[in-house]
Amino acid sequence: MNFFTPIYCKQSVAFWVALAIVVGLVGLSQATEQDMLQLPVSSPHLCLSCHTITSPSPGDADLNPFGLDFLENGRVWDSNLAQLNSDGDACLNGVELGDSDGDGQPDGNVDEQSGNPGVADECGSSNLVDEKTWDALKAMFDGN
Ligand SMILES: [Ca+2]
Ligand SMILES: [Ca+2]
Repeated sequence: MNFFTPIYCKQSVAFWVALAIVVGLVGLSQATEQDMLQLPVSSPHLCLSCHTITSPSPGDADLNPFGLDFLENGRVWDSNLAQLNSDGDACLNGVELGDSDGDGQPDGNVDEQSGNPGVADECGSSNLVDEKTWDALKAMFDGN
């Protein structure tokens, strides 16, 4: 039986290395998809909402400023993250992601991001629904 052991071991090492790579790729892809599901609206920026490239991979998955804040927030979308302005442009993360109060439900009939929360971009095209929601939110805080 010892005669076969070296060959078996070589195959085994190659197998486990290959398996680790596959599991790593699948793991990252699942993590990214699960993280994306946390966002109230993920289109059109998709992976670019958090990453610096369109197709992040295990060796190349740098995060943009919003991705870093999302990570620091425990990979959870909530009101704290909604009220930050990760990229420092004119809009809060909640406005850019179409969920001003960060409750996970898109504002009104919003179905697309108004801007990328991780890139300083044109995000001032907020519609009437966004402004109404934001005014209602401010009124809630002013009342307390
Ligand atoms: Ca912003
Ligand atoms: Ca932005």
